Amino acid sequence: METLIVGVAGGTGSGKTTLTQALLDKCVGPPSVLFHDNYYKRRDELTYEEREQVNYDDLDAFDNDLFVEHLSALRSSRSVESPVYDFSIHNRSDRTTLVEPSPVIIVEGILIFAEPRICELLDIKLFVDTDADVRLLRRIKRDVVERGRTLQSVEDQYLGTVKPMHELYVEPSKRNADIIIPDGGHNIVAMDMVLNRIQRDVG
Ligand code: UZR
Ligand code: MG
Repeated sequence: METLIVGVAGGTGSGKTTLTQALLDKCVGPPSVLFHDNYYKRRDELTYEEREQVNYDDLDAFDNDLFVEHLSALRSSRSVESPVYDFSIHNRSDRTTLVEPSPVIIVEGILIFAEPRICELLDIKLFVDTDADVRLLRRIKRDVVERGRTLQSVEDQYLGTVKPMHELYVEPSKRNADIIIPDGGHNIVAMDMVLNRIQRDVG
């Protein structure tokens, strides 16, 4: 089976998941999706308070060996049991989710373009580029409503690690992208171009 692997990267709150979801909804024969987020390392040895202090915006926070193994397996038409991460406890959950191979595989994550081993496996690299103020507003809303955080913890995390690591790793990884999409999930022109390309290659 011919596979096309599409990477979707961008800062926190940039609209990566919205773009990924839009691609999922519009592709014929739904693509498989692998979220890099689900491959944050398991940290059972730490308390919640200690896990709050971990720098999650660093490549080392992820189990990249497992991620590369799973992505390679999907490309070779083998299904994988993807881990499922629980943001409300800052730890991997005990659940896994079956991801089946498909002609189109979408890979999403803030730092996927910063890891050469992942970049190598991607056929199309999309970077969702959204202003920092917009991203921060979304982040506050999402972390408080969906991830069970306090406003104070969002502020501490954002200024402590998210912003500096964005500038250090995420923003420079934009150079590795094929296409930079302003305000990703809502950019219909870019969306159509990407869908046309997918259609042409695997349609
Ligand atoms: P998106 N993250 C957590 O807050 N807790 C965790 O246990 C694991 C990750 C955050 C991470 C990053 N940062 O900015 C964000 N911190 O999840 C990535 N600090 O997710 O791309 O959906 O914003
Ligand atoms: Mg997201």
